[in-house]
Amino acid sequence: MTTAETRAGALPDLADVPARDLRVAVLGVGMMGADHVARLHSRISGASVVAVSDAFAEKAEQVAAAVPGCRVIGDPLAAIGDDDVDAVLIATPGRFHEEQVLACIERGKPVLCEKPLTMDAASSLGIVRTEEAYTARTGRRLVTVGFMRRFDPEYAELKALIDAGGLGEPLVVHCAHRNAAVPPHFTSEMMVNDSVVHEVDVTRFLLDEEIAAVTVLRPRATRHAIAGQSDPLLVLFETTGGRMVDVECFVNTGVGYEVRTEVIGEDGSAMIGLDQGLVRATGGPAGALRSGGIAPDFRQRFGRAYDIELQRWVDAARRGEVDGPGAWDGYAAQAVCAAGVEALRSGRRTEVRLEAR
Ligand code: ISE
Repeated sequence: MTTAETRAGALPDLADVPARDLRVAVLGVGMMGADHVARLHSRISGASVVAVSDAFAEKAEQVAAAVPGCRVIGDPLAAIGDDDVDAVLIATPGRFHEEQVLACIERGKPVLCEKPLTMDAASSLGIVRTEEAYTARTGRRLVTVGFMRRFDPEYAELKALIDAGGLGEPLVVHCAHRNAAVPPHFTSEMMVNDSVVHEVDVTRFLLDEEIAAVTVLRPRATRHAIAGQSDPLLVLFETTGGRMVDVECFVNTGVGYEVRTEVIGEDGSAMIGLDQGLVRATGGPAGALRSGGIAPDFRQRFGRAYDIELQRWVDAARRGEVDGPGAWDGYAAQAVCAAGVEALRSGRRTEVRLEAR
């Protein structure tokens, strides 16, 4: 198939992909992208990293050198358009995502884009609509957004428990999202956009409804906070079904990576993130607790989740499908974060503006 045919929206030539490895280009090989290259190369079956691209040529060369058959393609758009690339993993800085995801859709290539999908809700909605048009022509979807917590075995167990009615109707969710430390440029707005965004997705995933309003409170700040940063933040989500979710986001604890989620239902509660598996409390006798270690950062805590996420992405791409959070989830997260940033600035409860699906 020619590039022109692919551009016109015809199905790209994925017919023989199940018989051979999915040839993946990884765009952006900083910490996360390099981690994904290593993962695809060593732990994921059915995929080969055939190209990497990065603004820092030396870094790209270094990462490519560790993977036999992997080329460096300087221009990320050229990597997306390359005939020997079947699918694309985007781990570049967020401001490049819109152009790169749109180029993947134009070429009919499955794409896994690390969050954020784009830098604002309007451009994320643009991606939703562009993919919808592609789907109307071809019957296929292409975009997966890297909300890895959905693939974490503890979150998956919690979700299954809720869906099976094991807690009765969920009413309230308590979340803690703590980082040991963040770089000096990490502002309070970034705490909402980069950190709390995960709880936005977790809320939508676990409760299966949208977030309707956000309130952000600023408790007394830690003396370790970066100048101008309000750390910790307390964030409250109200869902369309009247449930409430509170998030303590604290990014300079000096301790480690602590991500806890506790769901309180009409018939019991369940908690994950104590580094000891799901802990469930019901009317009956509770099991004894054992203490676990604390992961230093998200690469350890969610290492297994990233492995599962990538394996499922590769398997789905080879079938011509999407299996995981999609463009709509990326857009909804951006819309909630926009309301969150507004709420942070104004100190007021802010309603989320979400288009009809
Ligand atoms: C980072 O971007 C992540 O995605 C991590 O999961 C999160 O814990 C951290 O706060 C963010 O900066």
